[in-house]
Amino acid sequence: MIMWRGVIEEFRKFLPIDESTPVVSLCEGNTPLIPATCLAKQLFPQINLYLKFEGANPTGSFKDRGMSLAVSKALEKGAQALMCASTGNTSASAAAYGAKAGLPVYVLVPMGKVALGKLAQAMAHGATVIQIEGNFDQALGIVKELSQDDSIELVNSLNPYRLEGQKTGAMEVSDQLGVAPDLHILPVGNAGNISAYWRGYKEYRTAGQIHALPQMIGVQAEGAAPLVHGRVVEDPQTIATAIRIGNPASWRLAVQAMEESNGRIFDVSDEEILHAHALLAQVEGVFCEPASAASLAGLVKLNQVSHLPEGTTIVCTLTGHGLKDPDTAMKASPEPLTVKASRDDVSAALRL
Ligand code: AN7
Repeated sequence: MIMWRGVIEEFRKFLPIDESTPVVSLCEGNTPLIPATCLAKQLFPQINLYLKFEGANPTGSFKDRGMSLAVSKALEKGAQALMCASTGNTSASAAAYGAKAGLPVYVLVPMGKVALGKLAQAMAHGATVIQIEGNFDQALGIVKELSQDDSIELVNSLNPYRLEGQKTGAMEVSDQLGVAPDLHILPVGNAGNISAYWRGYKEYRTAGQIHALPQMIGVQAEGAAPLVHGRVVEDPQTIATAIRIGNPASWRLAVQAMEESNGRIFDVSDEEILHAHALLAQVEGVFCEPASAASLAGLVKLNQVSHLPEGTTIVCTLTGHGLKDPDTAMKASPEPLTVKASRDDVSAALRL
């Protein structure tokens, strides 16, 4: 068997690196494209639905693709430290790749609004975690200022190498399907990933790997939907803390992706997100984090408001693993039963 070598080696010719770039990789990428046959049967029998499960990356989210490249380039230029603001996943990924690169990592997160698993990751990897009494947008403003110093590398998606690495997600989907899907649906927070996927599809078409391009569909949470409303949201709120962002860094690129692809952006409520989260876990057997479920929630809504023709191929990117946010999963479920350790008590508790 030939080992998967991570996105830099596998997509080398599409990335801005050369032989002298030190490659920092955790063998990210090569995530499953799961045919969502059960969900499709139940909800959209006319659609070929696939889930690009980015939760299967080494730190459990799509951020690893971009982080591999950003951290490799930081080492190449001699950076002494990495820094980011994060709703959680970027910090977990930066912490892991920083550890691998031997660089200290500083992360700023909004206090009380980062899912437990993500915070645990950043801490386990030895990053310096600073919680601010504010939101992600404020944290990003601060790290932008602090990283003016050349020795500290900003690894948020303002760092151009992040999007370069993340575009490999679209290339993998194309390789896995053999074509581009008709529609590609993603949750949108800072708007980097949807921009990166669009770039990936376009570059793959230029290279002759695919011939058609998908329509890009972005989904935001109702209380954090600046792109939908066309204005900054000062106090974004959503249960999907990963996308609790009011002033996306890649705003312009995301709008461009939507316009060029004849796609669209819309929002879904927290209730719709949680419903999709449960459907994915309970009907399809795929456990993603709440923000990721926004993509399926978006598809449910799209299917209600527009006609999706027979045979349409749709990919939903599930951006992060469900284990990232155990609290939300626990709150959405009934308490486990507790009974005495006897056959009869257990038997009585079974609802067969
Ligand atoms: C699971 O970690 O912004 O639109 O700081 O963690 O590219 O920002 C996370 C974003 C979707 C949105 N799903 O992607 C961060 C951060 C999950 C995420 C998004 C995020 P972008």
